[in-house]
Amino acid sequence: MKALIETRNTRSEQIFLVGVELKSRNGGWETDDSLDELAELAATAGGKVVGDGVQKMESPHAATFIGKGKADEFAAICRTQGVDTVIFDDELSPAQSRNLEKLFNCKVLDRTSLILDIFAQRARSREGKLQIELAQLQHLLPRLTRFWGHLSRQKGGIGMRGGEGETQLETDRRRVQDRIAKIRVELDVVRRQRLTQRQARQRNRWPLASIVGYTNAGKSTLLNRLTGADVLAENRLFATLDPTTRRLRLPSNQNVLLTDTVGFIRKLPHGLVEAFKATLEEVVKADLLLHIVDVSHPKAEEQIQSVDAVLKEIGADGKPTLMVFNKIDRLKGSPEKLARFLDRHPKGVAISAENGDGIDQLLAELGSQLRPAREFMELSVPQEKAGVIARLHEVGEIIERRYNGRTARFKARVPQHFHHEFEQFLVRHLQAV
Ligand SMILES: Nc1nc2c(ncn2[C@@H]2O[C@H](COP(=O)(O)OP(=O)(O)OP(=O)(O)O)[C@@H](O)[C@H]2O)c(=O)[nH]1
Ligand SMILES: [Mg+2]
Repeated sequence: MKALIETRNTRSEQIFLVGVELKSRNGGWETDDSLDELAELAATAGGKVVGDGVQKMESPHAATFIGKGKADEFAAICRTQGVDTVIFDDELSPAQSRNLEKLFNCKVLDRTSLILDIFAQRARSREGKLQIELAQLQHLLPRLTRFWGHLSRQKGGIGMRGGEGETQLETDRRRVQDRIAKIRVELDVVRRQRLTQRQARQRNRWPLASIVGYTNAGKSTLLNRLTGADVLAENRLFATLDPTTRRLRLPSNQNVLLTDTVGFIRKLPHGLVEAFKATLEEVVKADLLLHIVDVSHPKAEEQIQSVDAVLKEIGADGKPTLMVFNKIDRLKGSPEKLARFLDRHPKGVAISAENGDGIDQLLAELGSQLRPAREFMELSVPQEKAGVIARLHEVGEIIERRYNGRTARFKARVPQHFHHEFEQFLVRHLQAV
């Protein structure tokens, strides 16, 4: 299948950034910090930022987001600077994008489409590529729909099918929809293959720990250090898109599976989170999250909050989480900064994934958090729950069974990550059997 969307090549494009300061928001992020991050994203995509502007306002304007006067003012600057692309720090509605494109007379993007572009440039695996294309097409479709609806109204009303209602846009829209349907089918196949792999892994009954964190926090560097994996780690946003899982043998001799996956960012487009939900299953299914934080970043605390927000969105909030404060080698001059984090998260571990400081402590903490002491369960299952009993035999190791009338009582060793399946039949946890 050929992709419908070609990845935009923003190399050497001259870029102008637009931020807004709304009275109503900015949870800890100043507009300037947010624009700095947007500039980094633009550079990551291969563009050259030649200027930026900020509009202060009560609330966005429906037609032009920043208001026509301000847009004209910025447009004049852009003309003198030879700007090819204007990027807004906030998501624009289809109508706003169209109106602004006319006013600026050049390409207008928002943060969402920029992030989508970067993901498209980065995607390597079949699944990653399909997921990102799906997110791009879904982002595009309402834009086509609005425009097409507008055209068809001119020709006599919405709801016309085929015949004289056929316009180029309608054809385009259908192509997009067809493509979306095809991608869904193909994704299904790819994901089923991955599921088979995971089931094979689950038979190993090793607990799964997932490394999560803001983009560029050092997730891949940590996976590489701990497992000798060879994942690309570099100083740019979204270096990793596809998850990598490796086995880690703890000093306690326990085996753990460790997964590194895509980084999070503030205002991560919802469609993208949706599209990557399957990839992020490793996070949702994990027994333990390692939330890794770049403590040398000036906005580290806000980044923690953004990561928590995405975790919530994918349904992984409330999971046992170990805070890992990374890049402490960069804090040599200001120990009070690290102390502040450890104050707030007393169970956190401070490390440098780069030079290995604190790694021993991290391994010890991992061992104790994933300690198998609670692996043993005493269960009471009604005989008619044949599925549950079969499942218990499949994933657990039965140490003792007693049939008592209509219920079966088991003492079994069940890996922690399957406990939730049997929680409702739990009599008690056993220390050891
Ligand atoms: N000084 C220092 N740099 C680090 C440390 N850990 C990682 N880095 C650097 O930080 C940058 C990002 O590291 P990655 O491991 O790629 O980060 P990531 O979280 O996987 O990032 P994405 O995959 O892009 O989301 C790289 O340049 C690393 O060399 C550390 O402990 N100290
Ligand atoms: Mg990475």
